[in-house]
Amino acid sequence: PLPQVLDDPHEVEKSGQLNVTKIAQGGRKLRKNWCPSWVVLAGNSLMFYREPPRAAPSSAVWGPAGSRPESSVDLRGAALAHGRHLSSRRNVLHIRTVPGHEFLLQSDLEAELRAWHHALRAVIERLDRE
Ligand code: I3S
Repeated sequence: PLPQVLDDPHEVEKSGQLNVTKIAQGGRKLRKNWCPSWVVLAGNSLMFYREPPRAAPSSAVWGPAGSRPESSVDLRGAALAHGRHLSSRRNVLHIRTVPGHEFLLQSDLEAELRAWHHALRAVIERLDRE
């Protein structure tokens, strides 16, 4: 069954735990600060929550009940690439949004990072066609 998405017409494409660091804000380079984050891909947005949902996964794909994401980015026109040249960590993805916000996403689980790569690429390509 599809996840129940209460207030939003967009289906959740993927959600899960990743290590995340922002590396640029509006084109300006930032100092890395890797943190575990609950990441949700839905609609045209990638959302970052401090904590994973506590309730049943099927009803809490958005993150902790009632909470707003800590941050969120618009994926329209975003660029997605391997991040291996930007980190010594393994399994790293690099996302750059149109306003010049850049993030690295990382998982020790290679299959999990690959699944995120495919899901993000599919969403970005769909948005490119819209
Ligand atoms: O790309 P960098 O600057 O080599 O990234 C490393 C540093 O940001 C380091 O922090 P400080 O320079 O503030 O001590 C982090 O602890 C590392 O995790 C960063 O490198 P990795 O390769 O983990 O992305």
